[in-house]
Amino acid sequence: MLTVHNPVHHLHAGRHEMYRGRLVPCHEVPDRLDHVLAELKRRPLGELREPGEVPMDVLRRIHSGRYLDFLSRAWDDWVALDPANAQVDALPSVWPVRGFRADVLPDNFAARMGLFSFDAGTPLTAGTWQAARAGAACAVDAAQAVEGRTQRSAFALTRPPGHHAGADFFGGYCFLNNAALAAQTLRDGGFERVAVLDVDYHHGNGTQSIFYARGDVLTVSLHGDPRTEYPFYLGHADERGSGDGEGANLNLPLPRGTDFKRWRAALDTAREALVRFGAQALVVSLGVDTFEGDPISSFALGSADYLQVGRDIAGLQLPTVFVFEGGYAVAEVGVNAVNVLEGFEKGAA
Ligand code: Q9C
Ligand code: ZN
Repeated sequence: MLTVHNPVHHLHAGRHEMYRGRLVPCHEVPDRLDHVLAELKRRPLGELREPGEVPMDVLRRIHSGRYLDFLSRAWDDWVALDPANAQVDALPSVWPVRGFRADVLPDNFAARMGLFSFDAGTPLTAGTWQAARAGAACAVDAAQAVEGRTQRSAFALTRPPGHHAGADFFGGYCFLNNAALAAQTLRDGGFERVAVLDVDYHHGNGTQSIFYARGDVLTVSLHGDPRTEYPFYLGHADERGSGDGEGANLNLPLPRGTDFKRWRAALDTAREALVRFGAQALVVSLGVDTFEGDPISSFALGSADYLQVGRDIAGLQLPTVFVFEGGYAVAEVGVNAVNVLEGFEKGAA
């Protein structure tokens, strides 16, 4: 399996996220990716390389021009407010909820931050745009390799993650939706029906919303029940898609404490939906925050279970692009993620 890894991911290094009224150290740290890369070097699965540049036009297939303009200039705008801001992460603090207008772009920077985000846990830093853009390039390159049939499967190893980011908003540690960009690349390359399978602990609200009204991309997510788990306001079982996308979204919310037996039964349901949809290619949003030792999540998968997850996904026998998402038990994140990939390779052989 080819791995395309983000060589500038460390340029996105948030200091703090807002949690219960305090600024606490970020969970989404550069060390996470370094652990996965180190594990991939210990247990090589194939070629490791860096991405090329991703054209802005490709990003505009998924994200709005207004959002990309904001994101690409946000750090400079933040520092222009006050040179001392260069030492501080930018976090939003005001949002246009129901009844407010989102069509008028405010001049005020804080107001623009809020317009394009949905939480205060996702710091924007000096290197966020550069890191996120190179990450998107990893996803697009990995998808192109699979779409061009030079690879049966590929892994986009990047951070910041992507599945919470929508067409025009950041949040949940995510800025550009790497999985959606991979899925769109597979579509543009000629696969008529593409599926995104999101196994991260958290509902993939960004990916769902991007494809919600489209019938050509099936989105399926297994996740902590949003009644108690982040991102709270989306991810319920009755969200089935709209318009042309009616029936092309499946949410499988699971209670806190879910163990592998129960989780795997939901994965079976997800796999059946992919087969029924007639998916020709697959993108996996690969979060391993379902791990029993994850500091911010509450499922109970063990490290060895991830080998089986990979084998189960391989059973679909689809051209597959894995995209790295969450997983915050830093010491174990490498073993857990590579276990999925190794299980997939063995299952596909
Ligand atoms: N103090 C991904 O896994 N809030 N994002 C957690 C913890 C946000 C997770 C609060 C969790 C976002 C890609
Ligand atoms: Zn997650």
